[in-house]
Amino acid sequence: MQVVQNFIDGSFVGGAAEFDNICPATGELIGKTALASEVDVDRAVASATSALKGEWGALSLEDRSSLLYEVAAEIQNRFDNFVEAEMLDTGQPRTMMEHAFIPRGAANFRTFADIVKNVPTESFHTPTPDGAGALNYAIRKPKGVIAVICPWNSPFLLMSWKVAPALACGNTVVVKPSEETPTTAALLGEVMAKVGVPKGVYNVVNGYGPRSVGEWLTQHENVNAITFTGETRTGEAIMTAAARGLRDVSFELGGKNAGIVFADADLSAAVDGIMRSTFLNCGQVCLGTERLYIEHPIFDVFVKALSEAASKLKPGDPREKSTNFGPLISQEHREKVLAYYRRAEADGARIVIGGGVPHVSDELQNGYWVEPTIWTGLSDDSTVLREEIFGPCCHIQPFDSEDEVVERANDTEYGLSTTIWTRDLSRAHRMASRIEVGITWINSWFLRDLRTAFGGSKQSGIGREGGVHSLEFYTELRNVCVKL
Ligand code: NAD
Ligand code: 6OH
Repeated sequence: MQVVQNFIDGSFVGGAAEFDNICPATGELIGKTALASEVDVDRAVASATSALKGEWGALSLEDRSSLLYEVAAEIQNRFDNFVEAEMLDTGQPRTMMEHAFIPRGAANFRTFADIVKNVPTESFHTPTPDGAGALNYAIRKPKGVIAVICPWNSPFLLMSWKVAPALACGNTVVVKPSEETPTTAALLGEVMAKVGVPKGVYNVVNGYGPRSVGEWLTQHENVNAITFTGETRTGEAIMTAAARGLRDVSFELGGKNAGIVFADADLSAAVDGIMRSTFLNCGQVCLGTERLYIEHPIFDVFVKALSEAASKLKPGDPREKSTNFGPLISQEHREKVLAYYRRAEADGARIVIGGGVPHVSDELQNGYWVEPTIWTGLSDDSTVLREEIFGPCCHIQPFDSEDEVVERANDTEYGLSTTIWTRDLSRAHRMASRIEVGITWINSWFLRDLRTAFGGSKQSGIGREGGVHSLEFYTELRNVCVKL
């Protein structure tokens, strides 16, 4: 049986024990993962520390960038391996891996290789009493060893989005993939070794969060900064760990994102967009929509159109081209989502579609399936409208005015993203400046340029990554002042 190994100091190594890797679509054991020990974490951090002082630290920016282009090219060469691994780890349809998640992961390496070469730093001429002046200029230096803690919902894409800028800026990394989805991080280790990224620059340690690899890594005194994507409560625990030694953090956290559709919107485009924002990846997308506000005149017609479209989603074998709907990641997550389904019902929601467990073929019987679900009729203070569910479900409410919908959309502790549908562009811009989120889409969703800032307001995150903004976290800006 395949064992996903840890990747430390340029070599694949076993661990203290092994844990199961299950395919969520079938519930089948697809392999084992080597569980790193505290000593392994120590070795990975030590290797990352010494790589900074060795060959890697001495490479020019141009040579570092060239290596990252080679990483991207090698991911493309091994495209099918990455697609297959991510598909089995997540259970999500192959088509999504092929068209979005894997190519976009490779694109991250190209994009950040380009960005580091093209970002200027500031300089100032400063007057002095003797009239000669002084020149101030800034230089960027890598922060050092970066701990990269990843979630399971689009593992390779989200990891590459951190690893690529970290390496482009000259740092080294120790990655902890989610325990649910370890395989593509190991494949990336093979790619790094193949293209000649020096040992110790990219390390992977597998394991769990609390009292395990995640905690050991984030508490490690030689880790200089921590970048994390995952749940808000986990972010709090990691921030506590980071306080020791005052290490910097960058957090992409949970959301409870609103979708807002005005009566003048292109209805069919809005339905298509909200279909994706609610059900893509079985609703396990941080940017996904779980609260929908529809302007009164089109409420009934919208609910009907969305539920008709959602009823065409069918659980299926992820390998099949025709499969358009995948499972939840684990039995534990399925129990959590089903508890929200029961809670909605108990609180008096009208279940428009779904609300339970679908019928599936024999091979998928042990997978972690839930039905695409749409509710109406709950009040704004219902638990189902306040907590992030992270499943294929949304609640739809009518609204009457711009002011009202802004207030209701903002009435949440989260602030990651929103999607607004209207043909009135003045209104769209007004709304965009009033909704308290890091990312607003107008007449679109997940139309993201890798050069733009990404991150959440309120409890949805700390800091921004993406494009030049990643450099704020992955480098230290130093000022040099020269008396002329
Ligand atoms: P999670 O917080 O449970 O786990 C994420 C990672 O943190 C895993 O690798 C886990 O092992 C590790 N971890 C857990 N406890 C830890 C601890 N105490 N110390 C160190 N590491 C620890 O999140 P998840 O369930 O894997 O992912 C789903 C969540 O991620 C959702 O809340 C979703 O909204 C969020 N998410 C946010 C974004 C974003 O960009 N804002 C993107 C994707 C997912
Ligand atoms: C969240 O689950 C995924 C976010 C990915 C992106 O924003 C991206 O641009 O790739």
